[in-house]
Parts: sequence; C-alpha cells; structure tokens
Amino acid sequence: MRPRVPLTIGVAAFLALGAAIAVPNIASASATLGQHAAARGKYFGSATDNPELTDAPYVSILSSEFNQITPGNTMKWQYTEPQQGQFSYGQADTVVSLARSNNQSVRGHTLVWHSQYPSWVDSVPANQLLGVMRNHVTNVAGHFQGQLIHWDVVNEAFEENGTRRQSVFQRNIGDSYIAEAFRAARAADPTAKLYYNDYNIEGLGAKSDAVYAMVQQFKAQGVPIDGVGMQAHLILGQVPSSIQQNIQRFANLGVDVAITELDIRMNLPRDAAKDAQQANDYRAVVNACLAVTRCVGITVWDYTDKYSWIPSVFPGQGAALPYDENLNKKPAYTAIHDALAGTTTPTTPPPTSPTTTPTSGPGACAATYQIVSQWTGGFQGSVTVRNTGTSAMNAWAVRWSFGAGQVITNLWNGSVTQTSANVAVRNAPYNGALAPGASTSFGFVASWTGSNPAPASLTCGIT
Ligand code: G2I
Repeated sequence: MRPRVPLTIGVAAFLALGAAIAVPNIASASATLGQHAAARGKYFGSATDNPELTDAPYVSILSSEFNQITPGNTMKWQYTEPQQGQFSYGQADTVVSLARSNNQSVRGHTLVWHSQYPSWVDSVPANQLLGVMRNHVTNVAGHFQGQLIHWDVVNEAFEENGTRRQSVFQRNIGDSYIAEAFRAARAADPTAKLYYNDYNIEGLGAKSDAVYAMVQQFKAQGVPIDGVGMQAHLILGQVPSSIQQNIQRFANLGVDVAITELDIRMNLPRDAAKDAQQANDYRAVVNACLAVTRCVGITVWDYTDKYSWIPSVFPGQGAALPYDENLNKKPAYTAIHDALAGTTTPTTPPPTSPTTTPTSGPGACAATYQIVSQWTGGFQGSVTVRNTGTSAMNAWAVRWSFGAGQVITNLWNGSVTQTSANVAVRNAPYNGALAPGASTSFGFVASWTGSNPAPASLTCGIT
C-alpha cells in the first residue's frame, strides 16, 4: 500500500513522563500463561465459541489467562456465507472485538474445509466452484483484513495415508485448490500469516510427510504459505516422540509452526494417575514448541472441560483440557505454566513510557507506548491512541523512531511500515474512527539486541 502524504501532524511535542509501567513479574508463579509465553517469544491461546460468552466466570479467565484467541466455529463457511453471496460476520466479529479489548491476538479459522460448509456449496457446478471458493476467501479474509495474525486457509485436506481427501473442493477443482485458496487469501489480507492446518501431523508419518511435501512444493513455486498448524488433538500417553523433530523439519522449510487445537483426551473418569500423565503430556508438547524458534505459539481447543468438543464425538472420553468443568486448574495447567515459565526472567528493567502531550483541536491525538513483556531478543509492545481533540477522527497515524535497532516483526490492529529506525503505524480499516475522548490500541512484537529503550517521543496525527 502506498503511504499517504502527511497533511497534518496533530501532536509533535512530547514528554517522557517517567511513569513506571506496571509490567508483570515474569518469574512470578502468578503470571498468566499468556504472559509467560510472551516472555518466551510465543503466545498461549484458547479457542472459544459464541454461546460460551454469556458465562461470566468463563469469560473472565478467557480474557485474562491467554494472549491469543481462536474462534472455534463462527468464522467457518457455514456461518460466514450461509447463503451464496450473503456474508454474515456478526458472531465472528463479537469474538474478535472481545479479543481486541483484551489485547489478545486472533487466529482466523478456517476458510476452506470439507466440514461445516453450507449445503449449497455441494450444488455449485464443478466448473464454477473455483470461482465460488475464491469469492468466499476474498470476502471473508477481506472482512477481517488487518485484524488477524494468522489464517487457517485450508484445513484437513489430507487422509491418514497422505493422499488428498476427496472433498468437494478436491473433486471439483482438483489438486490446485489449495494453492488457489492461499493466493486468494494473500490478496485479500496481506498481513495475516497464511497456514495450512491439520490433525495427526504432529509426529513423523505418512500424513505429515504429505504436508511436508506440499509445503516444500509451495515454497519452490512461490505459493504464499507462511505456516503449518498442527492441531494436536492428542490421546493420553501418546504424544508423538518425534514431535520436536517434526516441528523443526517444517521450520527448516522456512515456515512457522503453530500448535493450533491442543487437547489431550483420556478415558473417563479422571483419576490422579491420569491427571499426572496428562500433565506430563502437556509439558512435552509445550517443551517441543519452546525448543523450536519458529514454533510461534500454542492454542488449546478451549481451555475448560466444560466446553470441550471431545465427549460428544468420543463417548466415554474427555477431561482433555487444563481446567476442569468447574473452571478449576488441573495438574495440566501447572505443567504448562511451569514449562512456559522455565527460568526466564526479564533481562532488563521495564522501560518507562513516553506519552504524547495531548493537545486540543481537530485531529489532535495522543499516543502512549508501553512494553507489555520482554524477553531475550524480543518484546511485545502496545500503543494506545486517544483522540484528544474536539472533533471525530476517521484515521490516525502514529510515528516513532527506535533508538537501538529494534525491528517490528508482527503488528496487529494497525498497518505498519518500518524503514530502518522509523516506524509509521496507521489504523486498520476498522479502528480508524475515534470520537473525541475515545481510544484504541494496537499491539506488536519486535526484536531487540543490546538494549531496548522506549522511543524518546511519538507523534500522532490524522495522516
Ligand atoms: O472437531 C474438532 C476440531 C477439529 N479441527 C477443526 C476444528 O474446527 C474442529 O472444531 C470443532 C468444534 O470445536 C466443534 O464445536 O468442529 C466441530 C465440527 O466439526 C464443532 O462441532 C459443531 C457441532 O458438530 C455442531 O453440532 C454444533 O452446532 O459445533 C457446532 C456449534 O456448536
């Protein structure tokens, strides 16, 4: 996108206020899973679903313990394009805005899948399905453009033996449908990292070999793939021993890896021995991800047994998640927590926050920079933008200069350009409008070496 020519800089003078920012003590036992993961340069997230959002105690933990959210259902085709050409985003938007209000990143799930699509798709003439699929991807990825860190572009396209699943897309479009979906997704949302997502590909085997070969081919052909999602719907005591090796071999192809739907089911009822085994299993998965730099994060497929999909699909099995059905933490929680916490401690004292000097008048805004967490080589930051003027703003831009070579690697809820030290962040399509007094924020992950001083000043304006 071409940068717009600046018309006005609303605020150009700044004060470093020296107010200490409350940064959680990363080493403390009470830090959340999300905070510990961030301190290791990863996220730890949870899936959720709209019906659960009326459960206040559930939402309270969802909102505080995790730094990433995946909508478990409501971005799927049956929800987003229930009738051909009629798109519906209300439920998915609800999840995305909840996550945004909690400063959580969001994975999009999922654009093209053989399940949970509306029946009209089966009636599309074969020679029109490619166009219909592209149109779906273009609209849905376009709607959420700039709001998601990842998209699961294609989900579960392979059989256990490594052959292609004979879905409606495979049958009517052919092998090329996966690459075509990725191309359409990149065009519609250039900032989301694009993932292929599947289950039973956590360890070495025929199915993960097939996905590996596809990723290798996509890389060679320039098909825009950025990551592989390993769902990790696992069975007690059966974490594949090759999981770390397998994550690493995908990383070596030049893609990121995410554990996208982790749960570890057991035969009911629970007992102490099974809980202890489950804790070991969760620890093994977390440690495998921590061991590979390009393993970017882990998502549990909801966090509580109260809302797990397992009992309805595997009768007699369940208790697969780190919180029980009464929202109490299980041994698995402690194992995840302690694995993420490791021995990591903050490497430098938390920097203070420079704040723009609020001014009045049209287009005046203030930007506040904050380091959320920091670890060796990286940190997560957040900038809050507030309309300090007297009239509504339709767009904003925040600029600063990094003083020590920091480089933004990922930014959400805004669009970033960085040229050497100079960073410019403009609003995303959905958060540019700010009434007087209103505020919004964007988040980012950046690298640093040596030291990580906060910028001496930020500018905020309407362009
Ligand atoms: O099946 C487990 C997961 C495997 N990988 C892809 C994921 O997208 C999938 O998630 C599950 C959801 O967690 C379930 O909630 O996908 C299921 C459908 O295959 C979802 O189940 C459906 C039920 O089958 C429907 O009856 C129900 O109306 O959830 C719907 C919404 O609650």
